[in-house]
Amino acid sequence: MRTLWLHCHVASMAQGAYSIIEEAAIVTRGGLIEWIGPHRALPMTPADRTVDLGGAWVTPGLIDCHTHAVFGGNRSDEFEQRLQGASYAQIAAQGGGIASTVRATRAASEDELFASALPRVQALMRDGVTMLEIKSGYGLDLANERKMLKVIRRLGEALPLTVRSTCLAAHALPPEFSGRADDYIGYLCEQMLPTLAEEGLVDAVDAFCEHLAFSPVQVERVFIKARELGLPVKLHAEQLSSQGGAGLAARYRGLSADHLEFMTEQDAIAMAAAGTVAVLLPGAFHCLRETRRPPMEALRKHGVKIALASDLNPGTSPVLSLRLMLNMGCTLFHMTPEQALAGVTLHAATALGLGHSHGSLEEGKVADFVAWQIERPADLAYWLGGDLNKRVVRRGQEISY
Ligand code: DI6
Ligand code: FE
Repeated sequence: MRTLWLHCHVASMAQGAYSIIEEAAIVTRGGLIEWIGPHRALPMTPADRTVDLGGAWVTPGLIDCHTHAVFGGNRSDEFEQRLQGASYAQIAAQGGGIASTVRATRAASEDELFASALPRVQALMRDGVTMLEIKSGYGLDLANERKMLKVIRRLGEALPLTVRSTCLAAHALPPEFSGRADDYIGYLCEQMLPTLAEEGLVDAVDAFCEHLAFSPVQVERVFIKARELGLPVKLHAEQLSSQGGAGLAARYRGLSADHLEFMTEQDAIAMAAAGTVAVLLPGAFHCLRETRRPPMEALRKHGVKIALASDLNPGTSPVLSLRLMLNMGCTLFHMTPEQALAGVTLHAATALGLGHSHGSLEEGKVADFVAWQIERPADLAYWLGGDLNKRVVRRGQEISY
């Protein structure tokens, strides 16, 4: 079926810039973009269906390339404690933090986890998200990591959106391995990861490289195993301190290194050379009241691609809006609205290893797009919250959400 989409302007995000086509037309066929360009240059192809987009601005579907959307419980109690002066590290040291979500996630059934994640993912979809990544990492043993990863797969089957799963078993040390981090990494590498990969539940492997989580030496063991299994890697790096994680991710040709407040210029040089995307997470920065920004000048100077994501998680970033991250990318990290939009489209796709097929509107790419009733593309970063008037198309089909 060939569909002709008319009466629109396009910010195609080709090459990570607006790449505007005014008075545009789009032809989709079999879920792909067959043709896109100015309406006056439209080839005379017979269409099965014509859709009038009413003067909308069309952008690629938004991509949230870093979330922890599946979890048990919530941690608004810790939010209150932090507002009274407790730090994230102090709460973690008292058995709260990630450990408390691990307890709640282990206690929840697969169906309960699915039911609680569903409205969170739907909230992101209402913002124009057509693809997202979700990490495990609150199970921390084979059965519970498997349970989370199955829920992640089920969300992708139940909803009209593309879901990529990342195994983050190296997120925190589970209580049963207390004081034995190296043993846990051994269990993860020898049992958990090979089994979960074999079961087809894992698209990529992530770890938390931080003084309150795992060291670069431990993370490297996980990366070596991932490489052996043919899985791409990414890393939570340099969020709270400088650990050399970003450079490590680059050495393993990581898809991305994420957070990065404490990264160095040397890391930027290594990431640019490896094509490792910098995924910035202004929601966590804001919620933790961080003051040290990622080194934007170094990232730009060395040409590192910059993505933005929600980091949706119950501890540091209870963020249900990717558009809000566009605004925060501009206000907190000094990005332009154009750079921010590239960060949730083409560069986010690249951070998921899918830059060749998603993230920009070009011939041959997947027809995931949003037609927004807005004045200009900067409106997407300008409005905070709210539900902008839009139509969402995935694989050439309009979806309801
Ligand atoms: N960095 C984060 O932002 C989340 N995990 C991580 O490694 C926080 C997870 C949590 O606090 O539950
Ligand atoms: Fe995270």
